[in-house]
Amino acid sequence: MNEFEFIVDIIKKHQTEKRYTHTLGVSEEAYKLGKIFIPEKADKLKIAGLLHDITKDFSLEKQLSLCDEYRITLDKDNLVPKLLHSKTGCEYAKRLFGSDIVDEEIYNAILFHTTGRENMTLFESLVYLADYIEPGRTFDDCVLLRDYFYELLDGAENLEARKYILINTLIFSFNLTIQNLIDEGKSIDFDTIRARNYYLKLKKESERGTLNE
Ligand code: DGI
Ligand code: FE
Ligand code: FE
Repeated sequence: MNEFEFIVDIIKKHQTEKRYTHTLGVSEEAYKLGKIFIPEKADKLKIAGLLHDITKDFSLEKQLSLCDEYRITLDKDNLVPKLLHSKTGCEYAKRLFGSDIVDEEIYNAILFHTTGRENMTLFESLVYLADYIEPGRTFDDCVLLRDYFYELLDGAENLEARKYILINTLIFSFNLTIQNLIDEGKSIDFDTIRARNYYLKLKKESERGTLNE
């Protein structure tokens, strides 16, 4: 049994069938994105994809007790249950698989896979995007984002062009998420807002860079 199969076996025991199918989808998508942007890390992205939702099916009670155990500080007055699994997931995975497998790169990819953050590593951003656009996601916004990304990518000639498309896709994803949260009357995590602002600035800078040449 190789490392991948070993992790698959354990993940399968943690998740419902639906969540497990999504997990395999994210893993494959992250690998595919890895081949496009950072081929030397494609296999590692596959593992990050497997691990990203490891605690997602835990009850709220279990999430909260893990937060307590891991000394994760929470704003009790502004608790967002759906955001807990990324905070508990990275710690849980690190304890279960050790820091050889869950190194800093994978740890942060799990921690920020739901909200994104400013100045993500390329690795983190690919796990974040894979979670949004894996083929099993059929929500309108996911389809929209997937089509947007792959249609633009089709015309990209080099890594720089691909990275510019990635920046635009990340901005689009934050816009969709934020718009949805507003429509549903939900609170917006500061990391999501900071991420959007950061990538908007980065987009402007890279456009200036292109024009100056
Ligand atoms: O775990 P997944 O379902 O695969 O996907 P995810 O980790 O991206 O979680 C998505 C959920 O999290 C979705 O219901 C929207 C919610 N979410 C994402 N960002 C925010 C958020 N909820 C709030 N309240 N605030 C956010 O900034
Ligand atoms: Fe998630
Ligand atoms: Fe997910």
